[in-house]
Amino acid sequence: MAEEVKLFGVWASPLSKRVEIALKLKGVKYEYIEEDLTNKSPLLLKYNPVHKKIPVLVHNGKPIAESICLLVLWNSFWSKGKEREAAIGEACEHLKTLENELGDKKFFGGEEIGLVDIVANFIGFWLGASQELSGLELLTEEKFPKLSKWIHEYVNHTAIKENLPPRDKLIEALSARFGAASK
Ligand SMILES: N[C@@H](CCC(=O)N[C@@H](CS)C(=O)NCC(=O)O)C(=O)O
Repeated sequence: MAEEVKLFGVWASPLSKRVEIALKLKGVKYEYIEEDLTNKSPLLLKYNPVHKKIPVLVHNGKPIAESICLLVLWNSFWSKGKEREAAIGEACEHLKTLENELGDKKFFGGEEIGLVDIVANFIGFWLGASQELSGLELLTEEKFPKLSKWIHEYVNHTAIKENLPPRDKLIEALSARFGAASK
C-alpha cells in the first residue's frame, strides 16, 4: 500500500521545521500543508482536536501531534516580568548542560547529525534571530564556545541549510508579532 504522509505546519515555526528536517533527512516523501493559525483549517482541528496546534504529522490517516516543546527558551525572549526572568535562569542551565554534552563532538551524537540536533533546532537558527530582535544575549561565543561552533555546523549542514526559513522573513514575522526590543 502506498504510504501517505502529510504535515500540517507553519513556515516560521521551529517545531514544524523539526518534523520537516527529520522527514527530509530520512528521505520520507510528504505533502506539506501550510496553516494559518489565525484561521485554522477544518483538517487541523480534526487531526489535533484537543490542542489545535501545529505541527501535526498524519501517517495513513493517523495523526501524531507532538514535536517536544521549547517553552523555556521561547519564554526567555518573548514572555514578560518574573516569568521571563525565571525562564532566562532555566534556559542558561539547559544551555550549560548542552554545552557539556557536546564536548568536542561535531554534532550531539558524533560526526553525523541526529535526533538531538533536530530537537535543538531552535538554538541552531531561531535563537540568533530572537537575540537580534530582542537584544537579549542568552548565548554568546564567549559563554558557550562549543554550542556556538555547533550552531555553525548545524546551519551549514546541507539538509538543514536547504530547509530553514529565510532569516529576514523570520525576523520580520517575529517583529510583527512581538515588536522590536523587549529588553
Ligand atoms: N508541544 C507542542 C507545541 C506546539 C505549539 O505550541 N505550536 C504552536 C505554533 S509553534 C501553535 O500551533 N500555536 C497555535 C495556538 O496555540 O493556537 C509541540 O512541540 O509540538
